[in-house]
Amino acid sequence: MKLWQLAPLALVGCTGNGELGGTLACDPDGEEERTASCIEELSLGPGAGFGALDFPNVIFGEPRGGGVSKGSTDVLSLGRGGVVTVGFDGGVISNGPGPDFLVFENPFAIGGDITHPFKELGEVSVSEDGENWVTFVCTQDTYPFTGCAGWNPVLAGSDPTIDSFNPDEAGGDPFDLADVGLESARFVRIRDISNAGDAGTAGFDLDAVAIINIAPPSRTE
Ligand SMILES: [Ca+2]
Ligand SMILES: [Ca+2]
Repeated sequence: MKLWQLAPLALVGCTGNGELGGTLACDPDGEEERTASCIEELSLGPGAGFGALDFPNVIFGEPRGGGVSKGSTDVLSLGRGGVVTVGFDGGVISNGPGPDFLVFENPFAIGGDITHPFKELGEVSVSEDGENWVTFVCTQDTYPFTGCAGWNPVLAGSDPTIDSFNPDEAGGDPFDLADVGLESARFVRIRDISNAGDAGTAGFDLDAVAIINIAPPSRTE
């Protein structure tokens, strides 16, 4: 049993400064998970709050997208400048063909125009060891917002036939480890760079993170 299953509420906001008051450490020897299943870091920014009562489950598992024109409410709002780092028990992201993992926020196309999304962008970094990080270059000023998270509507979850792990149909924001020169990654860190939003729902709203190309954990440690 994991710590968060014992006392999830006690872990959120209990330090009074937005820091995670405990650790939901990842278990490389655990059962293989293709969606985020552990938390290495949570630092909520001003205006966070939405989803906190359902944390961490609200960001675990597959996305619950609402389709092109509707954003998911199964999300954790990070607040302005907030940061979350997730990991995956029993597996790592591996650099295979094309994108290797997907980040799901809750953007939607305003007026059905996919080039004009309502968005709160996040910057994404990855790490193999939790100490050394590389960050995807995020084009945050103009569409397409390549390299950022939080701008492609989430289709997975809106229709049961959609595969959350297929980048051609799931929606969400794709990331390729080749773009940052890594062959594998154990952790994904998302930092709100929108610095925007209403109190309670400010900043990047994380629904889920899914591995497309997965490999067993390295045993070299
Ligand atoms: Ca790749
Ligand atoms: Ca979710």
